[in-house]
Amino acid sequence: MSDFDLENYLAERQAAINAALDGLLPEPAREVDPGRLREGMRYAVLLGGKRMRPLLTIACCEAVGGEVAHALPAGCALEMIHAYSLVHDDLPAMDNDLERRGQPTVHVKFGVANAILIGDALLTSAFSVLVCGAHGIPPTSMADAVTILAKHSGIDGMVGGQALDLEEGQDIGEIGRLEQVHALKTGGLFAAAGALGALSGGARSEAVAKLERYGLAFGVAFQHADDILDDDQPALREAAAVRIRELTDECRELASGFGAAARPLRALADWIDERAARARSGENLA
Ligand code: GRG
Repeated sequence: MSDFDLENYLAERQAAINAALDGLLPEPAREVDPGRLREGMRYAVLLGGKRMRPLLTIACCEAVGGEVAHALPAGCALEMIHAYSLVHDDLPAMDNDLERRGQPTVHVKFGVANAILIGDALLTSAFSVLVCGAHGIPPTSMADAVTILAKHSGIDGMVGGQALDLEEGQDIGEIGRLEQVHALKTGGLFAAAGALGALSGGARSEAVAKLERYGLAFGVAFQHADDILDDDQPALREAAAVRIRELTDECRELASGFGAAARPLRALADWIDERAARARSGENLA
């Protein structure tokens, strides 16, 4: 086990992410707010959340020699897309959830039609946040960055994974098929975090591809651990535990190519293992 202080590392960066999101989201008090969309966007993003996707964006940026500020535009764009996906996932036509993060879901508080628009507005704003950040991804890499973000959040990523999940239902009896869903639905945004973090730090294509792969493996392991925690897919619990270890080993191996600057990436892989082990022992980590 490393002596790296992950808790402190994450807390410092979460504070930077929350401040950046607060500044990037529209301020309803200063503008007219038809449909309370601006208020709803703030509600959907600012009321809690671990900020895992921007944290990974920052850790990948730092692994290639970049700074926290370089990764904030891409990280905040990813958090806004993550928040939109949760708003839409909670809708009556999808999971019909009434609470998220201990608060009423967006459609409960703002109405279903407004919740759809709040999600749409977060998705579209995310792209301008990515492109307009003064300290973010260099202009020469921006077309690649937009393509990566669109791919992993759209039909070949999170949206495609959600469709596959809806089609497969709860009866996926095989770990490989379950992992196809996880790779798209959850892994997509984490893969984008890896690649965009690397681009934010000025990395070349080989490092971008490695950190995209790190993000994908991390995201799938994160989702397997979440399944164990929530007791989803109980029949696949042991197979998922085996896969978590294989995926986190791959993460550590990929991170080792980036030397000391990738200590947070190694510690994050260890954190997934610990989270899975504690979930398997029945500890409530929610
Ligand atoms: C509706 C287009 C569309 C996509 C929905 C993200 C998603 C896809 C559905 C949410 C349900 C779910 C269990 C998704 C898997 C991804 C996941 C683990 C989401 C929760 O992410 P955390 O743990 O949440 O990072 P916080 O609250 O910490 O931000």
